[in-house]
Amino acid sequence: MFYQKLDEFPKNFLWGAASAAYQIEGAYQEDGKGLSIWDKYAHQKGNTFKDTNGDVAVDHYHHYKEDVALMAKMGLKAYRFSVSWSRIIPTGDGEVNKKGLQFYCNLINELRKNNIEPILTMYHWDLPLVLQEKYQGWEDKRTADAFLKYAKVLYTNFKDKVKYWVTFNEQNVFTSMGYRWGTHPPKVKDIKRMYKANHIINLANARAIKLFHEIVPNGMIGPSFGYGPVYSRTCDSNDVLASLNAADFNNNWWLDMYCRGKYPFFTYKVLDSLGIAPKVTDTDKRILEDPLAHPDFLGINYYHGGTVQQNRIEKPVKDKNEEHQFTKTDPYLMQPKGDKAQNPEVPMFNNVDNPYLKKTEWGWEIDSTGLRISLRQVYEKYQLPIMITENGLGAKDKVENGQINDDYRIKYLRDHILAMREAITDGVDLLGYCAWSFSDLLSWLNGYSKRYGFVYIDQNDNENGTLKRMPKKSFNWYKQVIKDNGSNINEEE
Ligand code: BGP
Repeated sequence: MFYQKLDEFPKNFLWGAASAAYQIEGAYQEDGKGLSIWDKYAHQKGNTFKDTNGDVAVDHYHHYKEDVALMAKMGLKAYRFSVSWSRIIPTGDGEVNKKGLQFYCNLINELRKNNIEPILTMYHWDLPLVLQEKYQGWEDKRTADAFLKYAKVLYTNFKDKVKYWVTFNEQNVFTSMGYRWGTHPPKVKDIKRMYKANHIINLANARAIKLFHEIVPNGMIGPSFGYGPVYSRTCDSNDVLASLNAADFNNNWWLDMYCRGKYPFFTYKVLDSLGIAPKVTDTDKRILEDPLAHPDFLGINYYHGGTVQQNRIEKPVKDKNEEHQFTKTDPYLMQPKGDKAQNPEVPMFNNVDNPYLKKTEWGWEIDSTGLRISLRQVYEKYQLPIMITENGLGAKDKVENGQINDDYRIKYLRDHILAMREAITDGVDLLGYCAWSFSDLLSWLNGYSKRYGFVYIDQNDNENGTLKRMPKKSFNWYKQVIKDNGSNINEEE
């Protein structure tokens, strides 16, 4: 749908950028910080790209003032960062480390001094290692209890300084990678354990939100979900049905729980019949269905969606013309064939490539309209304000004559900001946009070859860069977008 004239971005729109503690801070053993599961995982050979780790990262811990000064120079209105739980409570559920708290207090004060709204993420994947070793991490409800204790420390210390809070970053991603595909800590490959851990995280999320509403009545809280719209490969109604199944399995499984306190009936029934659904007790239901335990806004991290067709793996394709290439996400490529309980989606839908979309160097589809679709779908279904808490392009940036000309990133961001403006014109209530990422940072599994920032940082996979900060071309471009409140991004271009 095209408009003669697009609506303006709201006056107080939060033009922001994001980061995560493990990917930027470094100082992994400084000032009393405990180890996290990522500290251990990245130190084990072969787990990450070229064995890169966050020991130093881009040393934001020591450069935070310089980094905030650059944010201010850019005119950033909001900055999303995460707190490292093991910096605050090194043993996960023991004593509070005052120096850890002080670091975030300093950072928040520095942001406020520069009129930058802090958006605080409580959990961006770096669980204190002690909790993994003592309780088996998220597979035990005592980790949820520990999270509540940690949440209370954050709420009481920062309730007057921080308005926007994010509970869990991409619960769908870190549970799948950590417990199903075995590519993140704790490196488990068992879908039943994934659903169990995920359920305990749902309880932690709901309890933390409820507590927030008691302690920080004027704040807003919600999870950041990794959302991807699902497309049907054809207009064959069986493919369309498969796309409904996939949306349920990939998105509703988490979003329905956050906003309604219930798993979607269809997917639950399938998982239950395979003996892998999580048990939901009456006490769980009371916690999860309590409206005070539901979010005030939804954080959406948007990179790409997916395309599916009806089950052709189990039902052989007869017509040769119908054959297609399966993508890397094909569940049969990632799991041993034949084990139905480990591959519950196979009968429901099969992932295929989308011939209409180009991909990044890492094979992620580029689909700005998908962002508008996502915003529409999520807003329509849950009627909550949305904040885009991540969106960006990973690329191999090059420094040439002291400059980084990342025109490709500008194009990517421009297209996505336009999609956002169109969604606002459609009627979506959008609070803000946090591009991933403010500065370059450590990619969990891609080291420093995949960069996202507006600010280049001289760091490399051997961690011996100078750490010099250099604004890229996109830095000045985004500065202008913020200055114009996005009015220069419109459909005519
Ligand atoms: C999201 C994570 C971020 C960030 C981003 C880019 O899933 O929340 O922390 O890493 O993806 O990911 P990558 O570095 O793998 O390209």
